[in-house]
Amino acid sequence: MAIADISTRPAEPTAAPVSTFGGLPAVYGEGMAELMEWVDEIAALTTPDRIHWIDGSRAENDALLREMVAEGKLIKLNPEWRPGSYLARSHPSDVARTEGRTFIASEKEEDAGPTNNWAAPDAIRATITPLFAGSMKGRTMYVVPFSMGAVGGPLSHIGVQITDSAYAVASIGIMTRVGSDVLGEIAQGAPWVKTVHSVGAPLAPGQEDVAWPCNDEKYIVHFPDTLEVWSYGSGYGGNAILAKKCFALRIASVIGRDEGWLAEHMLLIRVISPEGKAYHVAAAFPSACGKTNLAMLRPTIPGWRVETLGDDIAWLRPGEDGRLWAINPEAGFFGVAPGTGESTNVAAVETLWGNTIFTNVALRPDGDVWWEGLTDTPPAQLTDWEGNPWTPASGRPAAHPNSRFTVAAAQCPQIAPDWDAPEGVPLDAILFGGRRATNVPLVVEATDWTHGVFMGSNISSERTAAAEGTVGELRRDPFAMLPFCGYNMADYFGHWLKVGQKLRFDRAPRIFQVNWFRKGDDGRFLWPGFGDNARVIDWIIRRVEGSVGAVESAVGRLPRTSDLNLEGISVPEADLDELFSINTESWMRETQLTEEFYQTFDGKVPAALWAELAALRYRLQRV
Ligand code: OXD
Ligand code: MN
Repeated sequence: MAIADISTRPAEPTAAPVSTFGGLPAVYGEGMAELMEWVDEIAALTTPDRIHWIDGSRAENDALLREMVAEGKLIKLNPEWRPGSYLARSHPSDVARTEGRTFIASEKEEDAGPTNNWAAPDAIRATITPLFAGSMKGRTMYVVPFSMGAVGGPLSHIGVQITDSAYAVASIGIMTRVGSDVLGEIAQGAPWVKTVHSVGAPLAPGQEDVAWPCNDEKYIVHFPDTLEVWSYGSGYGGNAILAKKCFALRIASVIGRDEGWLAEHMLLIRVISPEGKAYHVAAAFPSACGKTNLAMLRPTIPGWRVETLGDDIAWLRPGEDGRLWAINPEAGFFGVAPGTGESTNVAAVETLWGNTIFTNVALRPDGDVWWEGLTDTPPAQLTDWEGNPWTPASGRPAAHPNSRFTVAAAQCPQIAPDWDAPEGVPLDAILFGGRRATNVPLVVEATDWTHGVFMGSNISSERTAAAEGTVGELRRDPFAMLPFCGYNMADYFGHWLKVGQKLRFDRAPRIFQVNWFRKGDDGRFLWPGFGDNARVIDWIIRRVEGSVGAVESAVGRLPRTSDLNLEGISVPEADLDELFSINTESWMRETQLTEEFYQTFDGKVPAALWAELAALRYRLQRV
């Protein structure tokens, strides 16, 4: 096979120790030989015109971005408003993660469980290999070595993504730590995960490329037994940045199961009290339920501060001190743009001052970007996410509801100074949330770890635009991990229980359920949300400190409303009552849904969780 340009490929291995040359390690041990062999194998299958080993340098990134602008794949934004920033417009059919085309190809079907699409590994390899055959023809194949977590850190893990999408390369460069020091780790024998991505749009000689190449046929396939990911046909977000959902959640959850830790769909923050004490909180919310907003919270109550550590993924590991330690394995934010504005998340707006790749937002005539919610009043004229003229009278959103920004975490004005400390931070509280118009109180504390795991297993939420499907429909999303758990969720519940047993009872994080989205009968939100969610965090921290009491209820411990700091806002008494009201009948219906859900796991749900369900019913009936 002819590879036209292999000039960026590292030199062949020799016996000497690792050193670097031109940004790449020039000399390699065993690990590097395995990597080169794999790259050759994938190149032989996908037949790219060129291979480019990514070294993670600024010069390389600049060149890639320039090339994409020249090819019409990115629009350079006006540097006066948005320096170093670009807009990508995807194909209208490629706008979200495609959960229906996402597969867990474990050897045994029961290891994928009923919440995943299972495929037999041999059968799905036989299906996708022909799709990858020649799929990179006419294109450049990029080899992107990346680290999740600080390079070489005790909780970090390495992967390599092969991709034919320069957009994916630029995004991975923001979302992870990319480059030659990662190759150095591989050279020295560090384990690494293989991820292969092709947009599935080979180019015939002389054929002109399109702005967003992709294929109608899509496969996002995970092989948990061999720690591989193969993604075909999509260039969008989680389908293409394989380090994120595919590796850091689906594959990492399997590694965590085997090694005794947890890969979670959680934001991570440090909350600093008026007394200057720091607490660490991780929170799991389904996609597009305000996770980034909470990650960048600006408390409305005086004296409190929040430092951001992560907005989407946290890896949690029991420490020798009996505490649960957490890192954010990512290095950037891939956030939902609509709804991010001055009044809802000013820190995010400030983060996006420059050096940002926007996807599927609207373009202003002055070369800046806009999306619904950025400002209260839309500009008079825009180009919408599909490239068509738009005015407020157009009657359709200017930005796609799942349009995104990709930006380095370090740009966040309230990023914790030690956000990428390799050892992470010890957790004081874990929150589970969802978007629930009814039933679920504003905040409720679990009585113990097992009750907290029961709460996590019962998270449900109204569907949002982050994945394909009908927006608004209620879907069960245990631990906000439904689309992201790489193995049987019943085993995952059991794993959570086991991790709890490794923690010291008095040092384990406390678990809470929160719901910012409860509505009154008139359809109005009962709680102001956003910066005022700090009032809930304030109660949570005071519970952790042991300085405030709680009211026992059938569903867990509730605040006394007099203990909530409501200074400066007026939430009517009736709304407060409604925010914490427990309707026995509808909760009994919830328990029925839980029973039906648990039953889908063919007897695998841990007995301790069935016992929690029975105990909840018992308490509800006694009310
Ligand atoms: C995300 C998601 O992109 O959860 O973070 O969909
Ligand atoms: Mn997410």
